[in-house]
Amino acid sequence: MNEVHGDNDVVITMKGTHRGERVWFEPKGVAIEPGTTVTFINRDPGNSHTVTAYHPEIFDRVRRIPKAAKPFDSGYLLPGQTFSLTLTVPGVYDYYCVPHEMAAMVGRIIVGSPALEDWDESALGAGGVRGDVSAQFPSVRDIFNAR
Ligand SMILES: [Cu+2]
Repeated sequence: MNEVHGDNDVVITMKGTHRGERVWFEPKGVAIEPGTTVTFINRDPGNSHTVTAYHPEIFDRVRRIPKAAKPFDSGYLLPGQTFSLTLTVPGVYDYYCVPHEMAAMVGRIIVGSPALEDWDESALGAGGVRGDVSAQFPSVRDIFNAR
């Protein structure tokens, strides 16, 4: 299998306002090719954050990543720390920050496209997230349009 590095790699930043009133992933939605490495970096000087997949094996959450994908959890990242993830299974991945999910610190990664044979978008109908938090996930269409 080819490993993709360099130009194709993607960075998602964890951010917060000075006094912590607002925290977020930036960008909140990204589309990548299968095999791309995504690196998260905590650029919020005032908070620790996590990158955590919605998955029954992690805090018993409803699965919102492809069925064949391996669940992930960065643990707490201190300011300046990073976490990298290589995603190969095509589909829709939703993730959250453990301490800040209810503050809508969530994100969505799309791997590949619906044209792929093993595309899995079960995250879209999965539920398991409070309504106002669920509304924070960008639509698949918006993510593709922003590319
Ligand atoms: Cu957080």
